[in-house]
Amino acid sequence: MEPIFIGKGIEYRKEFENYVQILKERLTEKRFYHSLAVAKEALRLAEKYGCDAKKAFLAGLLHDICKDDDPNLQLQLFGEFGIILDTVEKKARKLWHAIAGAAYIKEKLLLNDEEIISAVRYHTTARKGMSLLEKILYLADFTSEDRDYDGVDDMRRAVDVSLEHAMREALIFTVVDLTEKGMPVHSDTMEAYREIVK
Ligand code: DGI
Ligand code: FE
Ligand code: FE
Repeated sequence: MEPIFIGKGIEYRKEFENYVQILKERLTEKRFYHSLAVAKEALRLAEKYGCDAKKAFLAGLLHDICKDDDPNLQLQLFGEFGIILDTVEKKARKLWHAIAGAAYIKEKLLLNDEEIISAVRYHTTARKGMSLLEKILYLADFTSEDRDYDGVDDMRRAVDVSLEHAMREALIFTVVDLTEKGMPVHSDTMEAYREIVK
């Protein structure tokens, strides 16, 4: 089950076929499909909101590249590249794949694009002062065609109103959801929330 690409989607998929192959080897089928769907949605949002469409597509493709890795492998990568986790990160393993993913595409895939690397780095927590590309990836991860959580239709409407409106909705959704589940909210998420939800 793969998303149907049209127009630039087809071109970019061909251009990035080497990355697509790496993803296919590293990810489960479901996560692979999710990655292609996020790439497609990020491309759509980039064209709508005047961001570099190719960078958005590639950030979408790669954003979860370490998501299916064994936690020990992720820890090994942190050791290898001198990455120190803070208190919340140590406890919240779900945050590791974003930190690991950014290091992996920089250090292992040798992708030399700091904008894409930081979009991957902050795609899970968000942060204050996000770039256009960072916001597009963060939101594409919420609204890609494979998503089916309660409230996804509202998020899809929000993302077509404006990025600011959608960021607000997404951050409220995340902070409420984590709090209800009794999970610690990362300081990057709280700072993004305070900046945007006023
Ligand atoms: O990787 P995906 O599933 O596509 O999506 P994601 O990278 O946005 O990861 C979502 C998960 O990350 C979800 O289970 C909640 C968790 N998460 C996001 N922000 C925080 C968080 N967990 C904690 N503890 N604190 C956060 O601030
Ligand atoms: Fe993720
Ligand atoms: Fe994702």
